[in-house]
Amino acid sequence: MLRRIDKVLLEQENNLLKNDLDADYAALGEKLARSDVDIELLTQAAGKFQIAVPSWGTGTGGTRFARFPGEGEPRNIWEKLEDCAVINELSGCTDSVSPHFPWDKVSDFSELKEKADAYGIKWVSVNSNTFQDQTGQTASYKYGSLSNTQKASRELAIAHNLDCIEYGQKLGAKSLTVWVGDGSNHPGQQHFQRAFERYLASMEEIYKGLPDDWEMHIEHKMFEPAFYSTIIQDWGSNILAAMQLGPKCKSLVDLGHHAPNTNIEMIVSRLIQFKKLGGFHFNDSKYGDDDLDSGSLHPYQQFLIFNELVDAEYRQQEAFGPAYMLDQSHNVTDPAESLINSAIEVQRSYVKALIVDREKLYGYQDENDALMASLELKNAFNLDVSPILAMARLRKGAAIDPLAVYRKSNYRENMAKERPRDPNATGSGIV
Ligand code: AOS
Ligand code: ZN
Ligand code: ZN
Repeated sequence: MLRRIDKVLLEQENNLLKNDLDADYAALGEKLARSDVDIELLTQAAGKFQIAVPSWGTGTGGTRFARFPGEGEPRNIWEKLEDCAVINELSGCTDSVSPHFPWDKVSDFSELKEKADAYGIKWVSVNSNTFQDQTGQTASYKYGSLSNTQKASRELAIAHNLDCIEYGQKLGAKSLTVWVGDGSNHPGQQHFQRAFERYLASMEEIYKGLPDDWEMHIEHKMFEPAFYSTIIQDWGSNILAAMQLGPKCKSLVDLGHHAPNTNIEMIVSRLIQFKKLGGFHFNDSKYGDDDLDSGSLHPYQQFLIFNELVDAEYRQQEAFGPAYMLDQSHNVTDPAESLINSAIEVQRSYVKALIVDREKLYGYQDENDALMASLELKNAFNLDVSPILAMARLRKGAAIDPLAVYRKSNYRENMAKERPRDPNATGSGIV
């Protein structure tokens, strides 16, 4: 397999840490065994856990005020793929990439697929972009795309989504994620019902173009770029649209797209119950959207979400298989470092949720023993499962300490020489 990080360096670094890891792993194994938990099963599960990297996350994000790109950041999808390969080589849990069109459009998709195959990377959910106008576009998205009052804009947005499906098929993806910036900025600007009807009619056209083995995932977001109302404002509008469109359409939960204090784990439970949970965009937030890295502020919330997911797995819930992906804006960190760390933080929540004794928890719930029920969760959350995650990485040939190896490899410094920055690429927003 094609590699970006020197194998000798990786092995040297792992050898330095291996004895300590073995000792920590053995100690944790003993502790877990006292509660009848087999550490080996947890390590195997951690090894199987994978989360996709968003192609656009490999570059520095930004706000509407400014963007401060770092040296050596990728300038196109080929270079984004290189960074994704690095992230996977070190973390061992990000073997897929989600592309965004038209940003990641290439003339030869088979070449792009071959390159990804060589790195052992798969392409997953394709994302359409109808939230900005492209140069020379025949109709504008200024007043919306799929819900625009103007037929020409709606038709353009539908055609673009159908193109995305075609590109995705060439890459081997199996789903389309639709997030639109449609909405309004003034009370009265938009007729809520008519706008939603137009959105649904457009989405029906896209749904018709879905291959049999594909799904379509709708992302809700309460604000931005529209600040008074958005067309898919919340999970309610989301599931209504998904139910209206059909079984191949499901809801996607982006953690940052909710009002502060929203009980996201309960939303996840509802979507699971009605077979409408399509997937996730993981991130964290204090105020809004995908401002912060996954698990950096609300690790317990992330754990509680995984508690619902693992519960569904445990109950063998029908039609359950959400797609996991990161979606965060890295403003002040090296995006590759943030993505490595965040992927591991999500994996950490998953492994901790596996430690919960489900039968015990159901018992406490049935007996209305609120405190013991909550402690069953809290005790699992409080355990440090780092040795399990590190062992899973080591066994897969990834790094015990991914960030240390990344920094020692001088990857970004080397890329700064190979990828001179475009002097115009200093604008605001995500690119
Ligand atoms: C936008 O806020 C959504 O989170 C999208 O999923 C994604 O971040 C966007 O499509 C990338 O620009
Ligand atoms: Zn998102
Ligand atoms: Zn977002």
